[in-house]
Amino acid sequence: MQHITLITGATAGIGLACAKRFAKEGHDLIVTGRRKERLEKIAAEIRQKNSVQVLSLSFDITIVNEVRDAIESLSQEWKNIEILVNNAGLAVGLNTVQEGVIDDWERMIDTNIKGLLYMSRYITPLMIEQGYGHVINIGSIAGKEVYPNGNVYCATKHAVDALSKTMRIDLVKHGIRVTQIAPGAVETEFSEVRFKGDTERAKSVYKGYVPLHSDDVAEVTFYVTTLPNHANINDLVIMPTAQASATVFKKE
Ligand code: NDP
Ligand code: 8X3
Repeated sequence: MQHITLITGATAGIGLACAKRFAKEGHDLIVTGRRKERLEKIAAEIRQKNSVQVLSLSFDITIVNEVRDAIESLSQEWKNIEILVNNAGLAVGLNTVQEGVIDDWERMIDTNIKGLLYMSRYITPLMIEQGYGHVINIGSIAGKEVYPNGNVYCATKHAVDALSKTMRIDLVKHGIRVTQIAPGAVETEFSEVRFKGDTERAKSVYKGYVPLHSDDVAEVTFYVTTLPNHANINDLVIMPTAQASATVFKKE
């Protein structure tokens, strides 16, 4: 095996697009997500279309023992992870703090902050041991600015922004690169999850302008891994041309 890339949240959206993009370039993949059947189907399709090896690991990144067991279960060969794409994440609900749903907050904090940390905690020591690696954290423009009712989601993505900076400091002496990719609006399952299955409301988020496609984000995610070893993109913000900030859009 040559390059091994581990992508969390590869059952949909940006993670799925990244899996396809990295496979096209010949990377062997470890893909993760909770929806086991869907993950296995995706892994089989990628294997069929590319001559790469794909390992699917179904677990919940919010449960530390599941993360630890999944990583510890890897054979020595699969432990040579070169690139970790910390992509799995979600927004749940869109309320003021005073009307917030505490379970929604827990899910966002557990997934976007703690899940990313658990993955990083178990994989970066493997990178240190092998002497190379690249951690790519999928943040958001919600980690660069805030918007009405975005409170906890924005806070979790501001945490990803901070963690990307501090991880870079922690890992610099080991030659491990850390990049944050911060997208604006991307049409994925994100809004369906945020609005708890309200498809109409989810669709309305992307109406009247051309949002980013998950392939656009996959393209820049792959791009940051192609620079020579001495160069690193620390932070990359990508937005639809029709979006100027979290709340300012040019809509038809
Ligand atoms: P999707 O909802 O399409 O995909 C989210 C992925 O995360 C799924 O594969 C899901 O897999 C996985 N996931 C969620 N919770 C868990 C969990 N507890 N354990 C394991 N996997 C989990 O959303 P996107 O592709 O849009 O989101 C990907 C990342 O991009 C997120 O971090 C999001 O915050 C970020 N982002 C999205 C933007 C957008 O506009 N769409 C903009 C900026 C950033 P499964 O359900 O199978 O577990
Ligand atoms: C997703 C982008 O601004 O809709 O991270 O929350 S936003």
